Amino acid sequence: MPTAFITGITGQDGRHLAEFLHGKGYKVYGMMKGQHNPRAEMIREEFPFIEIVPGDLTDLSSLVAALEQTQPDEVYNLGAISFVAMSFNQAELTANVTGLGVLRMLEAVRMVGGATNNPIRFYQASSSEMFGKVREVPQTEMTPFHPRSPYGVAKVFGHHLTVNYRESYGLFACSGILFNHEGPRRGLEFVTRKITNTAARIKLGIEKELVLGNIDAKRDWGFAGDYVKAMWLMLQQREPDDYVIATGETHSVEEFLTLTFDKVGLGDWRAHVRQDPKFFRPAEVDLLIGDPSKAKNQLGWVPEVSFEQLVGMMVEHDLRYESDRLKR
Ligand code: G4F
Repeated sequence: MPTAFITGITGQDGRHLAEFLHGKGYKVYGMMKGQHNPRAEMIREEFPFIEIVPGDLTDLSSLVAALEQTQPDEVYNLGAISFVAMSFNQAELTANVTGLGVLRMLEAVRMVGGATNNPIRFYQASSSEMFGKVREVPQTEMTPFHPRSPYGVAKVFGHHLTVNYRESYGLFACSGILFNHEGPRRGLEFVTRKITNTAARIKLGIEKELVLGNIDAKRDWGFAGDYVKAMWLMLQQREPDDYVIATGETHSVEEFLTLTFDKVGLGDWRAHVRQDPKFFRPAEVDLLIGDPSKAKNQLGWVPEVSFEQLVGMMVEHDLRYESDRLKR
């Protein structure tokens, strides 16, 4: 039975990936930090097949112990401070977890190694935030980086280090440059889920308005369930490499709003939305659009859920979720 070790198991991608790998017959280990982590119960209930292993991206010895204990075939490093807005206020923590955490994970992989005929394969969750103030449109694996947040800077560090460990030590290490990917499991702090969830609450009379920042920003939004498949595909290739994972389409936050309010049946979003400077960022990423040609040609990966289907799926989920909560 192949084994996978996932950091960031409680996040959107960790949960999708665990489900996907379990479906493929993997034994799945999920790393979780802290003492009596309240999310452990949620994971045990939702995914009883995941074996939780203690460990922290800020503590190398815990990562070495976790890999020694689990002896995985594949390591997926999804753990990070992943909220860009928060990274401006907690820049040092972001550098430590999102940046140095990759260094520690790579060191642990190098030290534990795995069987000589079957060395550990490593996936690093890199991000389109690395492109930041974009140098070309669309962005490819060759586009230079210009990060616009402490989060983006930390991800650039992690990406380069992944490439460096591959080149220096021959590690099977891949960096997936994933553009925004969403779904019903997205945290409520991210703009897409904030919009679909608040719109559902307004529709049900629980909330009065939706307060947002910059609605002109454009993103290449795909479905997280499609994207975790690409992570796995990268680790099944003969040679390790880096890939852009994206839909090749871009939409503004305003377009996301229009479609959501339309689907919820609230009409014009302008009647329900207020903008507040506190949700604007010190530096913004105005436009992201990825070119997934390499992933398509080499991995055979294509996104299956369209932008409209994604919004529909999230709206439907949040209407049901919020009305169920009302009944309790
Ligand atoms: O949903 P967001 O917070 O995602 P962002 O910053 O693009 O980052 C996400 O995608 C990255 C991939 O490129 C990941 F690496 C990262 O971990 C994360 O998953 O914001 C999207 C856009 C931004 O331009 C933001 O300024 O929405 C704008 N926005 C406008 N009002 C808002 C809000 N974002 C949030 N979170 N909340 C608002 O009220």
